[in-house]
Parts: sequence; structure tokens; C-alpha cells
Amino acid sequence: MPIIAAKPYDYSLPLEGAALIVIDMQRDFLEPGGFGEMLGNDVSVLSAIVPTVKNLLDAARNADLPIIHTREGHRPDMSDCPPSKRQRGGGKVTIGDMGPMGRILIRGEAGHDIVPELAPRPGEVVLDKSGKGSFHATDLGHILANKRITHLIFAGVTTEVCVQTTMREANDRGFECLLAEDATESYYPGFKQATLDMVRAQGGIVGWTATTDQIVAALAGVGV
Ligand code: C5J
Repeated sequence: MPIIAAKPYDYSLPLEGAALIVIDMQRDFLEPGGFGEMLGNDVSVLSAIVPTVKNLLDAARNADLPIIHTREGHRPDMSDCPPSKRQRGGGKVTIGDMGPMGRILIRGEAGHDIVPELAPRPGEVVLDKSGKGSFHATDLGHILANKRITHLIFAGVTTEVCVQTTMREANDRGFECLLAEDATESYYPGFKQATLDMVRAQGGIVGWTATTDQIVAALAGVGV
């Protein structure tokens, strides 16, 4: 079994039983005119990791790992959007309003799509979620149980919101979680660093972190 020299200590990666989960690499978070920019963020910080996430995705595909892509967004009638979420931010434009990529954070709109470079392939799971955590009000747990998954590799955005929330949910459900340090990003560098530190503090209280190169090498069966 490949062993990754992860932090805070070695992570054993069983190729049978592992899956890659790519969180919310959507146009709404990565491109101008979407949800991320609406909240006042510089989206270029997030789009910069697309090639690294692609490397990880390709390595997981080559190793035949199950792949799950998540998308944060809401039904067009917004019946799954808590009013508190819609009101949050206090800006002129909010979730459900029309933007340059269609209605913001609404399923079926251009902004809700995963960026083309990371487009899901047939056979890969696309999981729509209305919350920050990917287990909240979804069938993710059921899907992972059916696939006999015990180990989850995490990538995507944003590190401290949807990635960390999902990782904590998974950790509480008994999954062994590994976060790809350079295949995740935050609009706030300090929040990203704090999340990496929190995850691996106290002997890996939420899980492990490693670089994409380390994970790619492990997936290719190269000693790391
Ligand atoms: C946020 C996410 N940041 N995907 N969503 O609202 O992290």
C-alpha cells in the first residue's frame, strides 16, 4: 500500500477504498461575475489552482479511483435556500439574482457549471449540494458506502469553507481524510494556512495534508 510522507505523519493510501472528492470548482467561485466576486473577492487567486487540480484529477483517473465532483447551488425555485443564506452579505446582488453567468449559484445556470478544464467525465459522480458541507442533505454517505470507500482525498475551494466543512463531516463519519495542500485555495491566504494547520494539529484531528506531487506519485505507485 502506498505510504505518503504527509503531515502530521505518514498516511497509508489503499488504492482500493480511496476516492477523490473535488469540491465546488465552479465558474461561480472561479470566474468574474459569479458568487465569489459578488462577495468582493479576487477570483484569480482561486482559478490559479486549476492546473494543479487537473494533475490530481488525471492521476486519480489513471489509478481508477472513484471521483466525486461537488457543486454548491440551489434549485431554480430556491426552495432549498435558507433565507438567511440569501440575505447574508448585505450587498445589492445576492444568490438567485441575474449576473453575467446567469442566476447566481442556481443549478442549470452557466455559473453553476464546473470550469471546463475540470469537467466531469461519464462515470464520475456529480453531487449537487445546497450547503457548505457535502454530506448535508445529500446522498454522499450512501454513495461512498456503496463504493466501499474508507479514504478520501480532498481538493477544491474554498479551503476554509466547503472543503473544511466537508472534511470535518467526513472525519466524524470515520473516513481517513487527506487534503491536497496546493490543490485547494481560499480567497484569504491566512484562512487557508489556518485550515491546513487546524486539520493536522493535535495528531491530525481532522486528517492529513500532503502536496499534489506526493499524492500523484502515490497514485502512480511510486515510493514517496
Ligand atoms: C463558499 C465554498 N465559500 N465552496 N463556498 O461560500 O467554499
